[in-house]
Amino acid sequence: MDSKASGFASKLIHAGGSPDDCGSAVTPIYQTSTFVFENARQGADRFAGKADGYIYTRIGNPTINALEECVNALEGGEGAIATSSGMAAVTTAYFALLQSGDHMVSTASVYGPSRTLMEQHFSKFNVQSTYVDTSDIEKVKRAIKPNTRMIYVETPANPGMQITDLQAVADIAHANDALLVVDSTFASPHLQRPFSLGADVVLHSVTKFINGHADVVGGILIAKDPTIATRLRKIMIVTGCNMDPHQAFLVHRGLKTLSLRIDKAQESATKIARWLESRPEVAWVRYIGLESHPQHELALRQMEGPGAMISFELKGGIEAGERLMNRVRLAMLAVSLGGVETLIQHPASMTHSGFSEKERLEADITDGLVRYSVGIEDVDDLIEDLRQALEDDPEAV
Ligand code: LCS
Repeated sequence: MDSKASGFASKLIHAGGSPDDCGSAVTPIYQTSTFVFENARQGADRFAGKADGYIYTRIGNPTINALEECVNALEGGEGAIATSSGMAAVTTAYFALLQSGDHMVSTASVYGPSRTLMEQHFSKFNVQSTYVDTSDIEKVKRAIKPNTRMIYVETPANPGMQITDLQAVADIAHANDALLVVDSTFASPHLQRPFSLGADVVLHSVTKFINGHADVVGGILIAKDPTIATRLRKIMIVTGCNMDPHQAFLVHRGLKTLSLRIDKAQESATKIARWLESRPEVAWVRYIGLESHPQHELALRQMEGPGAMISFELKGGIEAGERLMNRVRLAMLAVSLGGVETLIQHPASMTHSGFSEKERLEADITDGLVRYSVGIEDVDDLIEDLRQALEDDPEAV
């Protein structure tokens, strides 16, 4: 990276990858499964770690490494590992950092499969877990056990938008010989840098804001300590959770406009959230940028902006929510988030349908909650879309 690339936007464009022998300005797609050694000694030295160089794409590839270096620079880490999906990043983190007999404390409203993976699958290897509202620090303290080795926090949380005080949970983790892992997907490195608040590992589903174009599934882990980065990479390699070069190229391409996309989307989200709050049909709106958000002040302290995700509930509950989702014409009815296109979905029956009713209530996911991911369309068109969907005569359906 050019040493002049010290600002965030400069790192977005210049960190990761350097011109190859042809002088290409962008790291090309090294679409190869394997790399040819000059001789047997070189191959042996690379396997033994005595010589740098590529071996096999599951282990490392220049296109993937360019993306890893860029995200590592954005987060201020000491090593990044790209993975085939966000869930592959979660799997890699659990596998690499927990042992049989360990206990993990986590956010009750994490992305559904992150909880299912732990409670239904890692529990088979005698890893225990406790899910609490991590935005309540006393609850985190009470959940700690002598064998707690990880606090795994998602902030902002999906879809309830609860904010966890990262500095406070980092202090609890470190006082108890545990690591703090932060799923920062909803914020992206543009809005939140957990290492500056004490996190040990940061995780993203790059499917969302980092790629930003709803055309790739992927994940990434970043570690503050190089030895933890090595542990994560070893597990990524043996589990085959690697990203592929074409995927990495697309994500790196999308990443360059991260700041522009999020700044635009959050400006629109702020207007839309205020507009929703003023509507008689709306029971409540949960948006970090609104003063009504319970952790508005904390969010402003630990994040650089409120982001593009809004959750809300209509007074008519689930029926009114379904009607709205069926009537929007510009927003697309689809799961996922963080792309240039606005998406709307229903967590209780879609992303978090794997949760029991008790788990959903613990996570504040009411039956009528609607999640809205703001894209970069014209904000007036988005508001008009919501207005016509809210106001149309139900008899006309
Ligand atoms: N972490 C968070 C916070 C997520 O929102 C997701 C996916 C993941 C991890 C997993 O990433 P993936 O494997 O899908 O790349 N969230 C989704 C959502 O809210 N709707 O669809 C997927």
